[in-house]
Amino acid sequence: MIAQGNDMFSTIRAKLTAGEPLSLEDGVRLYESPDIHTLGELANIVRERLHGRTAYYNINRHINYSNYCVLRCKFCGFYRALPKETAARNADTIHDDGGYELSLAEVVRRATQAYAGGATEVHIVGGLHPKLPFSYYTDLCARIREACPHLHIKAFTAIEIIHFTRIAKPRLSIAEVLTQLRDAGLGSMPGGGAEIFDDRVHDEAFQNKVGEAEWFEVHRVAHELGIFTNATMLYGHIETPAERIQHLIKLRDHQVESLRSRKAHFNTVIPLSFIPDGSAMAALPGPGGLDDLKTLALSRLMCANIPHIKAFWIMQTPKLAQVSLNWGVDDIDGTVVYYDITKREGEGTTHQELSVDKLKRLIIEADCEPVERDTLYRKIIRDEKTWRIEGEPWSVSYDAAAAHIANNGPVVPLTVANDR
Ligand code: V47
Repeated sequence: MIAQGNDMFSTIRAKLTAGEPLSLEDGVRLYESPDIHTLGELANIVRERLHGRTAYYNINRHINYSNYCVLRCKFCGFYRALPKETAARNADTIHDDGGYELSLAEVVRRATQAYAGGATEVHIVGGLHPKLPFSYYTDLCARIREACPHLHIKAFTAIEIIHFTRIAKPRLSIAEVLTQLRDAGLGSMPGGGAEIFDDRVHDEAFQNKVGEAEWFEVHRVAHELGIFTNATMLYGHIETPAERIQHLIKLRDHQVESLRSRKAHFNTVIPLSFIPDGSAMAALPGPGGLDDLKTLALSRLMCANIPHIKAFWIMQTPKLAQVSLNWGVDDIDGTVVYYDITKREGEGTTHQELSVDKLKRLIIEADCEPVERDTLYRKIIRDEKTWRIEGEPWSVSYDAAAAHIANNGPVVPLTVANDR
């Protein structure tokens, strides 16, 4: 048994050293092995080949513009149905059922506040809103671009992009939607909405959502247009280990083509640990820490051609994200500040934030060297008053007092509706 394990590890080590991709069987056997130490050591071969001991973080702000959604995905505790009597639903108001949508002015206010406090990125996603017109999304980018010239706008999952092709009047192609958004200020796309690329899991957990083919099509077109994107995997619900590994292989295969023939590619894989609270699958336990660690390490091992693996501390927790820095992970994301999509342990607050000091401490304690990055992994050079991207001629002034406000909320004074 042990000899068999050793054989397996040495075969895989030889493949990694030769730069050969691991097979589905390799991935499943690694997942099934109880030897997480050797798994971590193998994942670190790839991590250190690419990044040495560097670990990245960024100063960012998530903005979830609305939770109204036409879909009813079973894993999601974020969405709300927009009731028929929509006249009562004002923007910037939180209703009894938890539904809300932000006005453009509020989105821009939040972005501006983050920018004034030194953020380099806004990450903007929301539900598939049944009513907002496509112009809301182009205006959102244009107004942030105008107010915050160097703030990188990473926005809209592939699922939202498909939704925009359908709501635009007249309908637009994926390339037209992406081009209009980019012209308005979009910088790159996050990796959400991928879930698990498998028909069985799709039909059981997120049936009416566009599937794998459309998700990849959006990323293919983005890469052809030179728009960098990320890729996620939502694990720890009803999928099998083999389905997880297959998902990662599909990302890797897509990346082979993007690296060969397109202007951009995937920057980062973000394995998202399923948080059952508030979803229709709340009876499931969700993944434990060992499962998180194995999945992060396997993402590094299976997707050696995708530069970065991110542990999103909101989902894996800061402590496990820290441990994972020695299990293949090289990025622990950012300050975040507000995050509405999941709330761990039913804490009931969307204020979820790590200060720069805490992010750096997590990294240093893991024996790594913290490097602040922009969205595209360029190094940020910062002093108390300005930041700039290494190699760029411009710099941005920020205000430490504004950083304090941005980092110490509450900054979301949504009106509470009186629905009854
Ligand atoms: O698309 C929804 C997932 C995603 C749950 O690209 C859930 O840098 C866990 O994509 N438990 C949004 N996950 C988050 C996302 C992301 C996050 C951080 C960085 C980046 C990036 C992307 O969250 C959704 C969905 O797949 N999700 N519900 C849940 N209950």
